Amino acid sequence: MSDDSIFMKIVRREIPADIVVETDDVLAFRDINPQAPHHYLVIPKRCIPSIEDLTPEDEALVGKLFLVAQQVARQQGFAEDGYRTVMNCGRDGGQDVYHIHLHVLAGRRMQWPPG
Ligand code: DGP
Repeated sequence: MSDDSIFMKIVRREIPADIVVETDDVLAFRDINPQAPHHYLVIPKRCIPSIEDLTPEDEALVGKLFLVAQQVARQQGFAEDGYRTVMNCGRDGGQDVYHIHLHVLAGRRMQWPPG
């Protein structure tokens, strides 16, 4: 079932995406509905539906998501100005796609608290 997530289709190149970084197990691409001048999604190539499904075996993989976020920020030129990373979880967290993804938002001053 998880193999049918929309993001697995991007991993398998079945639907197009503007990919900016790819490693052995992580992909970063532009969000289709950007909420800031820069908005990328960093995902594992393997589908883990939500933070609630993570296990200790995923510890290194989650670390890699942040290292790729850092790589995107440097490559796209907003590392110095700063950026926000967000991973939504579940209904109240505002998660729509059940394949964990780290949002990387930049290019404007972020507000706090988030909506
Ligand atoms: P979330 O609400 O945290 O689950 O975020 C899902 C994000 O995924 C949302 O910002 C829009 C983005 N998204 C959904 N479908 C696609 C797609 O097919 N391609 C791309 N590039 N982004 C998508």
